[in-house]
Amino acid sequence: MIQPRIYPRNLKNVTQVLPVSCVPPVMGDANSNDVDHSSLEPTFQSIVSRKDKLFKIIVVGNPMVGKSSFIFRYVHGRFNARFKPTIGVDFALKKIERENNEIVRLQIWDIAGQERFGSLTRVYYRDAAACIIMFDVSEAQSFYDVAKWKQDVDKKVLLKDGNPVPCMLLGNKIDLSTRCIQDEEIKIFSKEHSFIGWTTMSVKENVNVDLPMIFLVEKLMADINNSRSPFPEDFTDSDGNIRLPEEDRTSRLPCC
Ligand SMILES: Nc1nc2c(ncn2[C@@H]2O[C@H](COP(=O)(O)OP(=O)(O)O)[C@@H](O)[C@H]2O)c(=O)[nH]1
Ligand SMILES: [Mg+2]
Repeated sequence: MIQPRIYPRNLKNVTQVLPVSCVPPVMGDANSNDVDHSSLEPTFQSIVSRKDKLFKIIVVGNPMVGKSSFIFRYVHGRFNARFKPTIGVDFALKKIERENNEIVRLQIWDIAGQERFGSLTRVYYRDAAACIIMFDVSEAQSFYDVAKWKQDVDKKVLLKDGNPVPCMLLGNKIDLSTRCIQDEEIKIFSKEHSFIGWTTMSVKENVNVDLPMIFLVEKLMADINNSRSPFPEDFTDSDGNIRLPEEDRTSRLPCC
């Protein structure tokens, strides 16, 4: 007998990894969206309010840089050292409650590194509101390949207004002593390739996992509100390194 899906009554701070069948394949209103209820399953529909904002975020980068670990850590707060390689694409959903009771939902697409630059990525990228490109600071090739990932994304998806999808650059595994890509190199690269911001991190040690996501959500919300505030400068040093504005440091971390 098929069991009905049961969701918790108290939906505050719910984060869910939904099975593929629960995730709307593509959101009706592309990029920065109000939720298109017509395309959602009833179970999902019932937990999404009309005022919610829903963003599709794609995470790309070479295999083994830590994409799945990052998403799992961000959504579940845990590190899982034994991930099976992602096949094709996985989805996770993160619900964020902002200060004024505004709900932001992130639909995070974990795109397998093996898919790189292939024809399938065009389908996966469709309607993305933002992109995260991840590399491993101890594996030089994964950093050199970031340029190809960026090119691939820029070539295959644009925002509704015709602008490139905002991309954030994350250098993972700074806990390793074999680090070979330094901040200076990342800073120059990030600027040359028009990333909206960059940071280094350790998913394993939980360093800088929430910070870039707070930055990204603020950036997306500022964009849809047509905010004239000097964003992302508020959230980055002059070299593009992501940080929180001073007054927000204590109040915002950890995220949700
Ligand atoms: N040392 C270290 N290992 C990590 C970190 N993040 C992920 N890993 C490991 O890197 C490997 C690949 O991670 P995974 O998330 O599957 O990478 P993906 O192929 O990019 O999705 C796994 O063995 C993870 O445990 C990190 O911050 N530090
Ligand atoms: Mg993976």
